[in-house]
Amino acid sequence: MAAAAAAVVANGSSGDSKAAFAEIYNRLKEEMLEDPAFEFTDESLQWIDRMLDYNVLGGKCNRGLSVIDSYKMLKGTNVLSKEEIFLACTLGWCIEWLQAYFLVLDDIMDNSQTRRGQPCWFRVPQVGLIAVNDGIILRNHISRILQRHFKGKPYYVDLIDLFNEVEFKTASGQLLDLITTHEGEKDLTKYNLTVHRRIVQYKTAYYSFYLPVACALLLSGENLDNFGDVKNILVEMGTYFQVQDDYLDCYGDPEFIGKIGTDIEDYKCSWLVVQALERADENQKHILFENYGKSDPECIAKVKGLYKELNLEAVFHEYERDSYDKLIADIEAQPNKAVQNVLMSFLHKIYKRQK
Ligand code: DMA
Ligand code: MG
Ligand code: MG
Ligand code: MG
Repeated sequence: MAAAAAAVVANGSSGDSKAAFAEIYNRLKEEMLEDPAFEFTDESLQWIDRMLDYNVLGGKCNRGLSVIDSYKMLKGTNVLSKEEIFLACTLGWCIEWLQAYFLVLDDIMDNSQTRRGQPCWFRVPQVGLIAVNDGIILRNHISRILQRHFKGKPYYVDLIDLFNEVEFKTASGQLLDLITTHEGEKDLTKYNLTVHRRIVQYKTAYYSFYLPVACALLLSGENLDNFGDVKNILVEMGTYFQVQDDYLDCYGDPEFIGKIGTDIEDYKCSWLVVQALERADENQKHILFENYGKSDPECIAKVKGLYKELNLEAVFHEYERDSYDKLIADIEAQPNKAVQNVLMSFLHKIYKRQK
């Protein structure tokens, strides 16, 4: 492994990329506030300014930072031109904008209370369902940023196609997540690992894992058709990441993860309920059927009690180890060293994460 790449793998995002990344947000925001296609009023200017800071900032920025980190590893150097840094960070911010767009709408649909340690955007007084239109604005900003900074690049069309494709996959995953939950009578017997896997691959893995690396590959002049294996590994990693999210929904500390779990009351096809169903005897299944999907705190406590009885924490830790081992084996089988570094760095950012 090249020394420079090793340093990045060992430390996660280098401090340099973090500082460069943060700085570029302000420039992109200013451009959105000066967009000549719209005659802003003082009120609309203030609204967008506040809406962007509230929803685009405040996360871990793992997805966004991964673009520049991956790009450095693919090039095998930490030394990039100003232009390269700007383009990589801009694509990273487009992913953060995409994430903000999905989260604003996800929180409405999941009836959530908090996100990133503050009330969900639609819960803010005077926002309410204006949040739906803010989601659409966030999505439109991505196209406008891409047009402004990438139109004319040889990979511009591929970039647009990529964002469209990934958005479609994510929205379709959200659809599955939502209709599995609400379709017809509440019926836990249709929840199983196959159903769960399909939901999480689509709703989370493509945009969170494949997209940042695909952006870095396009920036490096690569053809995405040649990276099918890499895509599969990233989708596997994304699946593991969403299982962690399902686990943290129940076992994470809301203070620390910045959000209060809603999966039990929302009747979600969560990894935990699927594991519980696989292990429960008739009696325990009865408890689940009676209490899952109700917002009464007593019902939630009964479900959590059953998870404890079935030792799901240990089941999760075993799953976590197995997934890690499998991913490591797949990554090591990758012929390209630079690609290996990119994948390893991603995996180490999320392995045993607490938030
Ligand atoms: C997240 O699913 C998927 C998208 C596309 C936002 P989720 O509802 O489990 O996410 P969270 O737990 O962050 O609300
Ligand atoms: Mg949610
Ligand atoms: Mg959701
Ligand atoms: Mg969740």
